[in-house]
Amino acid sequence: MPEDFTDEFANADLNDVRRSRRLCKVVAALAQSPGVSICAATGGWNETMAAYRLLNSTGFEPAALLAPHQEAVAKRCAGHACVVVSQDTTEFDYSHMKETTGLGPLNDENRRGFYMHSLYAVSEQGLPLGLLDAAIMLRDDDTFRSTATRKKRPIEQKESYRWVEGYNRTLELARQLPECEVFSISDREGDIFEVYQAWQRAEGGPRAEWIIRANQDRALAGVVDGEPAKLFEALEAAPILGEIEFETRSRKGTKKVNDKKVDTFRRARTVRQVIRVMKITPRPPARKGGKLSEVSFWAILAEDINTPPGEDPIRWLLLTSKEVTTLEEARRIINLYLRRWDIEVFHRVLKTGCRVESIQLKTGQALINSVMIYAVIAWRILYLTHLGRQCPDIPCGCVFEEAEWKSACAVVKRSKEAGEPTLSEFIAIVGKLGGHLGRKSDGAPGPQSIWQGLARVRDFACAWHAFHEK
Ligand SMILES: [Mn+2]
Repeated sequence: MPEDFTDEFANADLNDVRRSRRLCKVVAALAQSPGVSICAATGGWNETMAAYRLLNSTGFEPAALLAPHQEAVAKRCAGHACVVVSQDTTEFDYSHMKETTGLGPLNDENRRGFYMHSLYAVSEQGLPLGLLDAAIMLRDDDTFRSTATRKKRPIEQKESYRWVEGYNRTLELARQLPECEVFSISDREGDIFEVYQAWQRAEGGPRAEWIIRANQDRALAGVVDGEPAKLFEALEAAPILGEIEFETRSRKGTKKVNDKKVDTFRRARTVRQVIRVMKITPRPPARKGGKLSEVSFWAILAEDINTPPGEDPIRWLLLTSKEVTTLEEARRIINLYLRRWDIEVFHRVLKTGCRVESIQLKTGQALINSVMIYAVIAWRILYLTHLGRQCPDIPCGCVFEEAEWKSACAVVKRSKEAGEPTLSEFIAIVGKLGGHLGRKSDGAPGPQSIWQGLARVRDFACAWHAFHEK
């Protein structure tokens, strides 16, 4: 296991030195084989028991597991001119584990589990920098239960505050790294007036800019025909700044039609959008306990003009604190917003790749702990995949242990004498071991073959150690 990775956990303050050491061992073992059950991942009986003991321990908060990683994230961020922190919520569904206690209701009351609100940092070019924060939301049965007298509304309002907290956490990072340009990105759920205000209050010092996809058709300060001007109409009427063009990947998704989830599919294509930009001042919404102050910022409307028949047009209304007056600036904000896709990939690797929803543990607390550990492993897989593409020529020994690359090379190349491969050569070997065919048309191995390959590399490394320790 490369040392810099176990370092992510080395300083975890778990109120017990032995427990901290055990955690490093467990993490090193799990990292080599995400997707494999804890039993298989940790090999020996002792380690398996240690993993279970740790995961079932109540002597520390799950946040303590992430703290050393968070410190490493801030250090990595410092090396970049621009950092994009996306926030998003994902659910962990453990409804099938009837015996597990300490879980809460999900959106549909019959499903049980918890939510994680992640703050995932990447560079402007997309290098994964890690998880800046992960807040667990465990709903209480009583507060959530909707009756005629108690509607779901209060909990939704309370939970929506996580977007403001997420911005504030990103703001802290921006203050820590005054040399670095920091952006907070969120989709429509994060369109909350208090976020604009938190940014406004931070004026005068280093602060995190934000890009949020507009959710509400807010009333603006101006008046049109005696009525308050509306956000969407105002943007539609703004002059065209220019056109942009980009490629989309094919994408499977879901959308809500009459409150039912419907599967959607979008083919890969070249999208052309016309761009309109405007500085806006929305009217502050009414809130209990005090008036909100006015905030001015920019809005960008990007509208698809070559939508293929039968498909929905790709249309975004983005709000941003960053001044936008030129087409170049608008294009950059749109590209930064598109980096939000990386957090979706991260959640997918964590859930589908590391299969954290199949881990069987007795308590919700233990499951939350395992999600925290696997979140760091999922980041690591994406980091390796990306590094292999961006710095293909560095020696693989920078990120892999000698026993790992020597044994894997011996197996794949059928020769013990091969020299140290470059990182990209070794990732190709890991991918091959994970089932990636590696033909020219296949491209670089993706996360799925990387994590399967890593599990095999770990086994080879164990055998290598066993034969060399004699
Ligand atoms: Mn979302």
